[in-house]
Amino acid sequence: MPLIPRMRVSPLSTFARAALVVAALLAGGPAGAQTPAPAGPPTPRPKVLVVATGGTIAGVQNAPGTLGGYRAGTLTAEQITASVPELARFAQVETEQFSNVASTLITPEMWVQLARRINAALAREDLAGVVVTHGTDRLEETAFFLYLTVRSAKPVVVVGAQRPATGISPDGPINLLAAVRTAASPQAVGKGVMVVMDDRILSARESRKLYQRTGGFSTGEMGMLGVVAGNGPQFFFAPARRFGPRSEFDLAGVDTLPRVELAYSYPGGTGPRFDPLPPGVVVATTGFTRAEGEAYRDLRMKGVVVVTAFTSGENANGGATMDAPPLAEPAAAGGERAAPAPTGPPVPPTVSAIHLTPGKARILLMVALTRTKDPRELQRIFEEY
Ligand code: DAS
Repeated sequence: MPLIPRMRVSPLSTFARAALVVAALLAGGPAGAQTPAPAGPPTPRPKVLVVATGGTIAGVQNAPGTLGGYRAGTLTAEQITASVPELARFAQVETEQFSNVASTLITPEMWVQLARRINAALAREDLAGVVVTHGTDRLEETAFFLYLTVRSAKPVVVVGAQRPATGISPDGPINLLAAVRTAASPQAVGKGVMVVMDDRILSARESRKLYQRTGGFSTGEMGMLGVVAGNGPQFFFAPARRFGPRSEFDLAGVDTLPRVELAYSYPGGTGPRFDPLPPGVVVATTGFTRAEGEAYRDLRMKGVVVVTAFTSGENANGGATMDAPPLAEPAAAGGERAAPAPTGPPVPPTVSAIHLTPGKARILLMVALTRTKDPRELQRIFEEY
């Protein structure tokens, strides 16, 4: 089934011709009178590897061209790239099928395999960058994991779509084109793993699926790295934290990540109960109730690492450090004061996620626990990444 319907080319209307003239002028040259480019050897197009994992970008409907439901993860990597012939203008595209599933089926074990595969591919001298096609439901998690564990400076771009490939006005093709152009761009080197959708270039550290519609990926108040304009990717900012070649996380010998639970704090909350205890828990909170404070103190005494992340991810006490533990007793951020700590062995401090969403703090803790369980060392990691 051809994905791109053939269109009848009609003679340009006056309006269309005028629009082309304006576009040409904006691009910097008089329409119809361009100076021919100086002859020279053709510049080879950069090689970009598209690794497909599934998602709506590979989704096919039972009734194409409708608003009807679809099966995510149906088209292959080959079919997705073949549906955008324009890709060939900007890159020599290679494809690889990593999986073909809805992203709710992506597991932490798959993150590890994917990072390993991308690290190996980027070691190839002839490869400029990698694009990962992915379902949007879990896109931000996979992208952040890759941000922490892909140790190359070459660009890795994660891309998805909110409308299936066979739907009305699918966003997958234009998103894929923007992603490949970004991965092929020398400007994108050293910017870490990025999410490129809806013409925006977002850092994987900050990107979030805020809405289930086109334009739904955002970095909130943290802003964009750049945009993909008509003439290609344009960067305005670069991430300042640790990632890529400066990352300390080498998962060479790691197949399974430590289990980290997510919990939520709320009025009247009494804290979670785990059996068996996990090595770590991230709690989304703006401040603990007294009972929660006691429950988390108890968990810390039993050796569970407790990380507090501001519920919105926007700000957990700014730059809280271990010298001023964020939600240790007495509770900060407006929380109730916990009961005075009983005398006895010191209670290990909580760790502050500082400025990560609870979901992303969980991923950083999973990765960090492969190296240390020391809360002070973990706090250092949360301050650097
Ligand atoms: N089906 C969902 C997924 O695979 C949604 C999507 O891709 O937008 O994540």
